Amino acid sequence: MSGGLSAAGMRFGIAVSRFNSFITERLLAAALDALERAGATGKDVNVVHVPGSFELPLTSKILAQTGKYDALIAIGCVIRGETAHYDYVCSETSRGLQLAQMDTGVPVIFCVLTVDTLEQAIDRAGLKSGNKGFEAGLAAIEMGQLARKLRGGVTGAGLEKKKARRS
Ligand code: INI
Repeated sequence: MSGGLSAAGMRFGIAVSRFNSFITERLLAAALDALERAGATGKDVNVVHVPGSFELPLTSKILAQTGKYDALIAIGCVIRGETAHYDYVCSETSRGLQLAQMDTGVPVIFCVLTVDTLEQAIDRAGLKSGNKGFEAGLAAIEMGQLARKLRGGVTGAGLEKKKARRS
């Protein structure tokens, strides 16, 4: 069993960091391109801006809990500096995003670049190494579809309603 790559009829949320926006806006554009080319319409994709990558986990969890989305994409870019700040932001962002999807059952695609230099970030946002935003868009479609199939056709929204009825 696997998820297909048609986004028609699916809903997506994208949380995107303003920190290093030169990079994150390029990742966002590519993610939107992937979703739209696969059949998602503008009204089915909500984009939320947050200050930095560290804010992506909570935002993703809140979006997932609304029950409106088949899958989410978290977009950020952390560039290593002279301090340990980089390590804290990277580890807490990745840990928090994993927790958000595990706690809610809604796929959260990890599109956070963790790099040593700006040049490496540019390479991954449309230059030598393609654009990780486009890959994230495809991963969101596949995981959104797969999650629906594994739940027996229940969308993210249906999942939240079931939970509410049980509590
Ligand atoms: N946030 C990023 O998304 N990328 C970075 O490279 C970065 N650095 O280097 O500091 C960064 N810091 C901000 C952080 O994500 C939070 O927004 C901030 O600490 C407020 O909670």
